[in-house]
Amino acid sequence: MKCRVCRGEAVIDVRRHNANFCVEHFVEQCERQVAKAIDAFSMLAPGERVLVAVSGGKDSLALWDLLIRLGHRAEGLYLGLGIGEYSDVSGDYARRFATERGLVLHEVDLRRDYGYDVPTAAAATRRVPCSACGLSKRHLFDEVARQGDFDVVATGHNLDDEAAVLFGNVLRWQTEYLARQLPVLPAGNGFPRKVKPLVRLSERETAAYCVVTGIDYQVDECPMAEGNRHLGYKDVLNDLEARSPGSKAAFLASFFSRGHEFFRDAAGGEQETLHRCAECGSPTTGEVCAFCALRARVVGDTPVTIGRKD
Ligand code: Q46
Ligand code: ZN
Ligand code: ZN
Repeated sequence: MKCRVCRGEAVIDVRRHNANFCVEHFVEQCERQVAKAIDAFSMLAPGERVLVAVSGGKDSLALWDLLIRLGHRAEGLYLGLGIGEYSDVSGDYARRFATERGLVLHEVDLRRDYGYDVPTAAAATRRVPCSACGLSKRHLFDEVARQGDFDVVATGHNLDDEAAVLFGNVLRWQTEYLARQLPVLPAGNGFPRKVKPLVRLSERETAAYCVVTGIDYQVDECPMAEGNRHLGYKDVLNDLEARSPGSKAAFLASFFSRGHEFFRDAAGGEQETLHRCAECGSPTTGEVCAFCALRARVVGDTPVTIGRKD
């Protein structure tokens, strides 16, 4: 297997590009894909301060590393979700990554700082854990970005993640969601811009990027992910990809270039009047925001613990 660029020994094949790469040129290829995504969707302007949502997994650490390589001013935010050993280990990876590279990592711990954690919130709300977890993450990324004067929040959603979400939205023709499914969400109403610079890299590529650049990451998946429909969609798309390499990327890329415009007007939610949450001051349509409403339900409940897997 020879590298497409230098004809040296290749370490990875990227079937959808019909190409193999050596370490050096694979890293270059990843940089190029991220730079292209940033450019195509005007995600970041030079000099802007970026807050990277860091989970300790391969995608978010690869994203942080790539943004730094590309010369962006990126600091990390790690949220302690209280998901047992998984969270403890994830936090260690995030901290080690930052320390070794002299980067700034901000930390918020749900239990320490807000009096609850994801397993306890899931029990209190009787919904899938990802629901309370996602709500908490969105709120706290916004909050920390606002307080720290960041211009933009970057998340490590990759090509597989976004294709799976798109598949789910198409399956039910959720036109409102399709209208908002771009890898950049502009700032507005007191919320910072949100960007997903890894949309042109697959899960396999971000994992390979970490391996070849020596990034240690949390390999285990979140133990509370069961019930997350997107995992099933990923399996379906992976089957399709195995039969027809490139179809996953084509599905997503052609939605962005040709499909999305037909849903633009379905965004709905005509600029409702926002005011400040009575509890935390963040923009909301209700008396209190969804995050504070969640806290009101769960703070004080007996903590639910997640056992060790073995
Ligand atoms: S951490 Fe939270 Fe994810 Fe775990 S509970 Fe669901 S949303 S799966 S990225
Ligand atoms: Zn090469
Ligand atoms: Zn609030």
